[in-house]
Amino acid sequence: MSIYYPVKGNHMEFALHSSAPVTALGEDRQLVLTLVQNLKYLHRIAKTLNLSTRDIEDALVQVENQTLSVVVVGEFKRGKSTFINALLGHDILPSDILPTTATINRVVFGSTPSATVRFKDGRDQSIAIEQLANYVTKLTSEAEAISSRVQEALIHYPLHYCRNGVEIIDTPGLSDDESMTEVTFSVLRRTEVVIMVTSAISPFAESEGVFLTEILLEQGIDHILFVVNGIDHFKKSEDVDRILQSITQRIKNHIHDWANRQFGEGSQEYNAYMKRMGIPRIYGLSSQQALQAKRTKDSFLLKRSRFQEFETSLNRLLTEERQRISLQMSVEGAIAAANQILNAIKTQRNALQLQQQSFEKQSLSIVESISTLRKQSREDLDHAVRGIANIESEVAAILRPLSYRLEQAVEQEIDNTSVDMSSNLNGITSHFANQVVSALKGVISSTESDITRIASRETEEQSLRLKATANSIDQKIRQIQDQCLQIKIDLTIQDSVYQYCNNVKAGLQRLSNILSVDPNLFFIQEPAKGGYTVTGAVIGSLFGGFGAPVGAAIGASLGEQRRKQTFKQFYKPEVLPVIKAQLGSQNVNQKVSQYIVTATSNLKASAHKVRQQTEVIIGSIEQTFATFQGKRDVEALAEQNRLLQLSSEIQKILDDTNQLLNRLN
Ligand SMILES: Nc1nc2c(ncn2[C@@H]2O[C@H](COP(=O)(O)OP(=O)(O)O)[C@@H](O)[C@H]2O)c(=O)[nH]1
Ligand SMILES: [Mg+2]
Repeated sequence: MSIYYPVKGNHMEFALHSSAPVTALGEDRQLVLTLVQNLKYLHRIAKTLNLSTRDIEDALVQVENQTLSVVVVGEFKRGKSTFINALLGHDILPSDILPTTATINRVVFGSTPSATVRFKDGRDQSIAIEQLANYVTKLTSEAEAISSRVQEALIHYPLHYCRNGVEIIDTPGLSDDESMTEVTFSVLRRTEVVIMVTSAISPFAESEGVFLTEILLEQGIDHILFVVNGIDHFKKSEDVDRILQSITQRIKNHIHDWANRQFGEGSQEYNAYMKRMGIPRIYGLSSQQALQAKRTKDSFLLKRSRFQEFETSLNRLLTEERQRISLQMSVEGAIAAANQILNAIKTQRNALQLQQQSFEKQSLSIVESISTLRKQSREDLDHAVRGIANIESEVAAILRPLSYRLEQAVEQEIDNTSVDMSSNLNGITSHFANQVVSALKGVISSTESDITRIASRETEEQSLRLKATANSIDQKIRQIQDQCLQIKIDLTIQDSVYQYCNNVKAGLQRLSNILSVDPNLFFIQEPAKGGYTVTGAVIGSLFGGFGAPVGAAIGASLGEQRRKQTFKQFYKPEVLPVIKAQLGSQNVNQKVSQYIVTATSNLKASAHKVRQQTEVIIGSIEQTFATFQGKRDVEALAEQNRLLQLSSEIQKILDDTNQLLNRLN
């Protein structure tokens, strides 16, 4: 007979069980208190980091209530339900030759037997214990329909193992169907002690090995009791022992291979793990015989069932090892939580660093954008202002030859006009005067239209250019704002440069108002006696108040006929100086410039305002951005420091808790 008893580490060193000396217990209480404090701290931190707190909550419940779940697992038809019934000494849980158990059945302590069914919708229903089969099995189609709505059944039973918060959980078979397997997994998450039921007649299949390693060991479940059920199938005791030996070897191999894969053979972790697991506890027994023996009080059959050996071991686990296991679970929960938090902090710190790097990169690009905008807008606006100034020089270019053109026109007109000898001198004078005036008007009007055309074309063009420039500045400002928004900096500016471009078109008044030509110009009056004068008074009205006589008598001593013949000869030299003098005294260029200045003044004012406002806006963007940037840098640094600090606090808890775990193992 080879039943293996656990050879565990020296747990007297950290004795939590009831037989511990009072002083040690006091010391342990302190440790439990510290553990609770640490768990609560981890809980708070996990919450602030948006991590799942379920495991920590479980660990807290575990350490505070000291409950312990013993979960019975195994493939279907291995005899799990029968095995629990054998523990209970009664046929309580339904068992059958067909896959039976469909739900989680929890057995907890109760002085009188009773059962409650909890439905998936949260409803509880008390039922007679004999009715259980109708709620938790798939034996009939009606039962299957009901059990599909059942979350779990709670069975209160006066089972001494279950005193002090121990619950024994029956699970549906594994590999039975997927949802059943899922149900089993859900309870495994919160357990530390597992009884894995296998069968003596189909000894430890490959799938059971996978379940053992990939599920149980993977979940960190250290306390596994292996039950090899149905030894009554063998008549000879030697056969049973041989089967058990073979199964023991298989289980050992599975554990060894898994730890090997997990930690690397011979590694420190591997050795620590194998030491912690100890020799697998494997019990060959017959649940069926045990149940029958208990019911019929057949001590001989009970002995044959080898059930009591298992019970002795379970009893020890649930009394002596119980508190240690429970505490161990909480400590492991704390370690897992601390590690998870450390990882999360690490991730956050990395993310923060990346974020900061990208922030710096983007900041740099924003700073560059701002300085490019400043440079570009200055250039563009200078260009626009130069364009406006150009209007004046273009007009000046037209005006510069004006005097010359006027003189030329007068001279040409006089040359081309012939003296009508049939007319009297008065008539001739009047005719010449009209001709000269209309020649002057012609030049003035063509100059006027040149100037007007250029001025209006240019102001139009420059105003469009200014608007386009202002628009593009506004657009670039918006781009910078967008860039800032990407790094969550709000640079909202109500101002726009464009709005300062309004009203840039001035109404051009007619140039001829300034350069008005009087029709009485160049009229030569006959004095009262004999002589003729060119009256400058009229010419004065061309460019302003000029009233002096233009010249003296033209050939006063000559006869009428002779005077007519020599008219042009005298007339021309008399008239030209008058025009020259007039142009000189009137300072036409300056007047026209003034006129252009007026015409472009709005445009210039707009350009000036745009330039000024652009500087103001860019300056304010720059400053706001710098302020934000500085603030962000400080915040990022503070956050890094906070995470670092937090990380070292959690690390300390982790170290302490790891130490505690070592003492427990
Ligand atoms: N011979 C024998 N049959 C058993 C033993 N334990 C359970 N059975 C039978 O195996 C079948 C399945 O048992 P059950 O407890 O429902 O298995 P479960 O599906 O793992 O819960 C039932 O017919 C039981 O009577 C045992 O120790 N020996
Ligand atoms: Mg069952």
